[in-house]
Amino acid sequence: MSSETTKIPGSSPKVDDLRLSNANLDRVPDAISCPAYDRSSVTPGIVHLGIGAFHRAHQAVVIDDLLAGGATDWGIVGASLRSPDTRDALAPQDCLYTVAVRSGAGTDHRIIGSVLRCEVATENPGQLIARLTNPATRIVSLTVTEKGYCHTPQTGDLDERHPDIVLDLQNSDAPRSAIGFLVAALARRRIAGTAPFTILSCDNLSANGHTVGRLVTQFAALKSRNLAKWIEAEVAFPSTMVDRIVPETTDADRAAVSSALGMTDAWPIVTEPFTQWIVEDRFSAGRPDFAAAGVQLVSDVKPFEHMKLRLLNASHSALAYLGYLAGHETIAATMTDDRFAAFARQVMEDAAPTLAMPAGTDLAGYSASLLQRFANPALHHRTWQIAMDGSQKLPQRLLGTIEGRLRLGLPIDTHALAVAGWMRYLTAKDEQGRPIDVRDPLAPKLAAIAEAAGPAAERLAPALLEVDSIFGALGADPRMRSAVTGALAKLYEMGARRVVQEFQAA
Ligand code: CS2
Repeated sequence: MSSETTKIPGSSPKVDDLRLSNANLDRVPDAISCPAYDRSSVTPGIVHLGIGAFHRAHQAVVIDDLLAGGATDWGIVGASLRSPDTRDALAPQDCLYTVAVRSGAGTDHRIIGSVLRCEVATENPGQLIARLTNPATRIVSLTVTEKGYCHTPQTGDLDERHPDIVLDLQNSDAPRSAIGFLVAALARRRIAGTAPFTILSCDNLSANGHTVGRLVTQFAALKSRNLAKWIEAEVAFPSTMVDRIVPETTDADRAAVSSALGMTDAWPIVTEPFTQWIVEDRFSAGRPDFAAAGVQLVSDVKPFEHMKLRLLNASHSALAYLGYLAGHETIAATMTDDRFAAFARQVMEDAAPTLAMPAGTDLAGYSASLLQRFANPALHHRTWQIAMDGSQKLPQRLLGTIEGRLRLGLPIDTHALAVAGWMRYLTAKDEQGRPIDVRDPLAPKLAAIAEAAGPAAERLAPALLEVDSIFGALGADPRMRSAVTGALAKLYEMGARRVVQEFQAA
């Protein structure tokens, strides 16, 4: 073994005398697949904003396949908007990392080489703008999470009072938000006569392409009407449906992967076997042959996006809030309780009538496969992780279905219970009185409402339903108010486990 020593805080001590890197790829055990191409000949074509675990488990794997097929001008430069952690972990290993695909049947490891560089936007915003302005950058993709769009989730409009947007409108040389970077670079490309890149949102937002397009255009219009017009006319914002379950990497994962590799990988990714990417085929400056890597190219992604948000993500959030309250640490643990599994199925069944799917779509089969994926015993996907940022997730996951069912004159009890679970969760005390670490951009505001209302459903539910940026007009609908208040009262009275149990019996 080499004597190269790099100690990574929090990583396994067993294999820390050797670090994953280009130079050490030939020491990786044969059973683990490595990039099947010469990394030194790959050039960047994509800049990805928000290089977290999700991107590395999903899009970067697709690009890795395409690079192996010869599309060598589509390498990725990843940028984190704030935190240096990903760069700090990956730069010393030439941005190589392992994807560990886990199921009940075992783990498959694969080393991904498609990320060529990692940068941190705040450290050198000028460098990132220059990269985005470079004509070689033909696609800018994003996974910045729902809150990274600086918008009002209920309306999909730019939140002009968001502190990052306020700053970015004043300073286009050192933006802080993804929207600020995109517009700063597009403005420069327009002046330079360079064709604009495609903006490819890979976040769980309804009509994510349309939404990011609207936000970029609204922001640009606040700077220059001509720039906004040019963006509207020239920039493609395809919507995408992206799906792969990717729990946060733990120290135990780092240790297990590093031991399989025989060398340290400071930030491997753990995920499930399933992966899906459906993309609208509209690109401003070319694209790789995505279909060759199994990506589905369609003309309208909306039905698939709604299907995923209202079946997968909705039941995920419902399981996260109610499962957490019932004392379950992970989704898989929550699913071992048949009543919770049945509740998740009910969330999906209730969403089905609100969807307009292409003929032949097998929603029952899709739902059954989701339940199996949630039950994957090898994934440690914490309920707490999914519970994060509820204020940004509820509209597209749960509220759209509620509105749809109300329009159809159907009952909304299932989804009202999930919303009540979120309300009970954000009181920040669990059913045993222990503190809950609530993470949400609206946390201070929501906590103040919960504090003022006290633990009484008839005060708390209506007060939270008045948060306009989440609920809009739905919050004032008497059917919504009564269903959510009733469900929250039951949660206080009986606890999540019994409510879910009785819900199934009813
Ligand atoms: C999850 C998603 O964290 C969450 O809110 O619901 O990240 C989910 O795992 C992915 O969308 C699956 O594709």
